[in-house]
Amino acid sequence: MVRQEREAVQTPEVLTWATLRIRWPSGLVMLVLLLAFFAIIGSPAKAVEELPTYQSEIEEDDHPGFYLGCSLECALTWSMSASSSLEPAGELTYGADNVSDGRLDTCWAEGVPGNGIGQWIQFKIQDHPDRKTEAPLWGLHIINGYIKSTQLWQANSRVQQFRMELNEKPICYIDLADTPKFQRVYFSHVMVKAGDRIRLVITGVYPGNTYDDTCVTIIRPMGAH
Ligand SMILES: [Ca+2]
Repeated sequence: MVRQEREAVQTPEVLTWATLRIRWPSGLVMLVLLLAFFAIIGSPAKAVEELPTYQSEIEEDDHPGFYLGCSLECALTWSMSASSSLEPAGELTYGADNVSDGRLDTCWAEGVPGNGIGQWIQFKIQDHPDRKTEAPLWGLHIINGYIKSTQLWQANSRVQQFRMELNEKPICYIDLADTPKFQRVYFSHVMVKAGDRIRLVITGVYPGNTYDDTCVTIIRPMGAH
């Protein structure tokens, strides 16, 4: 009996997937849990990375007509706000309204210490009885920095990148050029309606040579047609 038992123990075992599952059930459970963990943890990061990035085009011909013409305003109106704005200096103001006043000597400047990474400017779409209720937004026309003078443009910071959000949901990144010239950026259209919030979050800057205030002179949402 003793001899038989010893022989039985010494018989080589054939390893198969079936025997492995029986012998290592906890290992398989761990593997499944790990895969689930990375699927859950990894997916939000992956989603952010996969946001499309759009590059602006620089308009070399500095014709004043480029600042006029149709925009999303043909269909909708909006009000402006920002996460912060530089305090007024005498008659000079730096509020969010300045990007949509059509003037080339006013700007929005963020108002926090440093270059304002994470600060945002926002268009909130308004109800308007004479306008459409919903319209496509497919672009932005932008004048980057404070272009009131060459000295002011160089002294203050400019936006290198915005993250565009619709109702706090990230839509895309917008890369801007470091130029006082007029820039256009076009992207896959999103439908917007009254109550919607189009937010541009500063995610990158070109530092100014004197001040750490990031400025934008004009932002015009393009769309409607
Ligand atoms: Ca600042």
